[in-house]
Amino acid sequence: MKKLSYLLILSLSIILLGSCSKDDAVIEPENNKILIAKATLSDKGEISILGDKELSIGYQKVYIQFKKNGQLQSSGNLSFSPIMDMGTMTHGAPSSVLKYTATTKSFEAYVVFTMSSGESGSWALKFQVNGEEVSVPVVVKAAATGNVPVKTVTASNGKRYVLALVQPTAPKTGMNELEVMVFLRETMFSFPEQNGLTFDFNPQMTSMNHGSPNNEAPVGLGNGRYKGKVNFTMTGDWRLFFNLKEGNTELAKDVFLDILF
Ligand SMILES: [Cu+2]
Repeated sequence: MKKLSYLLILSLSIILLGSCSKDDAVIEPENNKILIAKATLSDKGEISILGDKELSIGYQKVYIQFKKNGQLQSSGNLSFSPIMDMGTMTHGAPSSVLKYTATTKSFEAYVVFTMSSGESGSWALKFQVNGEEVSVPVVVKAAATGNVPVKTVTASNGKRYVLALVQPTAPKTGMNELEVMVFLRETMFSFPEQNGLTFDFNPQMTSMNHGSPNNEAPVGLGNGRYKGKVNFTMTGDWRLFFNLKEGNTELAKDVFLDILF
């Protein structure tokens, strides 16, 4: 009898837990994405900006859901660009074109936010949806303490480049996949992906003044992406040093991104 009541309580608590987590779950959007911002369009249209998490400085994926009369659309003429209004001037940021992806029922793209929102300015994503223009304000948080996920550098050729960390997003002790992207800052609003660069790569743990073995310098994959490996032999404050080269020309030396975990 005692056993039976125990089982009853156990099953009851499972039901309660189950219903609780269901209520807490983010119902819209699907696939564990969170809603970042929403805007209405004419003819009962609507666009929602979804993310894996809240937007913060650096490389971010965005998932745009486009609804017409409450119905999710899988096609349409959609484009967007990130704009930061800094009062006396505006500028853009590296981003990709929107591409419909069936698994997330959304038009996916990335943005590399080069600054966080705050006193110096505010961000918006400016959309063109079937000829209609809508600007959606978004908040871009600062990086977590000890992290530098993006850097703009002036190279030896006088050009400005943006280096952004894509991976690891969840660093762990041991070997991690490393992925960075490089963009040329052609104008304040044009940031083409840069291919054909080579890297020297060297991670250092700043506070303990040591590096790690068996790292692999990132190698170009196209679309401005470069992949390698980083070995974090322990948790702590890691500084990832990169030398950027184009052929035999060293574009920039000791450019660093920081990861603290
Ligand atoms: Cu700015």
